[in-house]
Amino acid sequence: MILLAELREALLVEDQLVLAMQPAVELSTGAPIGAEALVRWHHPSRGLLAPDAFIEVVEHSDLVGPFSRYILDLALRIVSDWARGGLIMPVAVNLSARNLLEPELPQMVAAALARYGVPADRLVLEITETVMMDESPVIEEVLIGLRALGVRIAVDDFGTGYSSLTLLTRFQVDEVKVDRAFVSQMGHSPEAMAIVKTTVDLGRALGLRVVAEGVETAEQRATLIGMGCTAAQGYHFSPPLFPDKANAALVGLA
Ligand code: G
Ligand code: G
Ligand code: MN
Ligand code: NA
Repeated sequence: MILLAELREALLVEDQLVLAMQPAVELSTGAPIGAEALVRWHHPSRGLLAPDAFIEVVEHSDLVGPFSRYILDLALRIVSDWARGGLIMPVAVNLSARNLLEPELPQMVAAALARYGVPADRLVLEITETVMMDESPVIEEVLIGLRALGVRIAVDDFGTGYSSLTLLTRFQVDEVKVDRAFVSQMGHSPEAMAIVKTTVDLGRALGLRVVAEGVETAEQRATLIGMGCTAAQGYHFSPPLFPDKANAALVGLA
């Protein structure tokens, strides 16, 4: 069991929570178009933990706000370091559903951007589609506030939430990330193929960037290009990498 007290401690000391960066690329060329920040925890006694070992604990605690603030700071620090080294690359940060229920979120994000001198268009915030199914008017307000800053919004794990496609028109979002479960099944399941194709078409019709997640093979890449999908993430291009390696990969892939 991960103790809340240990997480509280991790937010107070340096270098326990770290970010792995996974490049997102343009499908046709493989050129990087950004990177997703994926948190890892160097736990003092358990070693390196992936998010599924602790994110739920965070999300059910009073740490959900402080945690996201901390991750946002880490991500923006990396982006500002990149810019100082001549690498202009946006970062995508995952938010918890509960973060969107916080009316102060846009102000918090604006302050973080200012602190690191990062322009708003270099930040993408990933939300899950189930967030959009929530009835709370606060969520709509918060999303409008974030977009007014110039931050981009991506809908993560798209296709898994049983949401209606019209949610994409009701909420102003910029990007849709097709869940890797569908991408990995494209070769075996006509249904998965249809879901990916429909999402790509819908994205194009609505002027949204569609990012296919979990691309592992050249065949999946070719299939996606054939569908008119333009962007992807996945082991075929690069796994999540810690910043020193991510740096080299982002420059190298470019
Ligand atoms: O590689 P991976 O094990 O990193 O990520 C597993 C899941 O954890 C993904 O669904 C991802 O969205 C989520 N995740 C990764 N980093 C963060 C984070 O900083 N905050 C939140 N809320 N979720 C994250
Ligand atoms: O839900 P979200 O997209 O935020 O989660 C990203 C998760 O997917 C992370 O756990 C990341 O390590 C993982 N991931 C990234 N690329 C691939 C891939 O090509 N294959 C698989 N199986 N997982 C991947
Ligand atoms: Mn994500
Ligand atoms: Na996903």
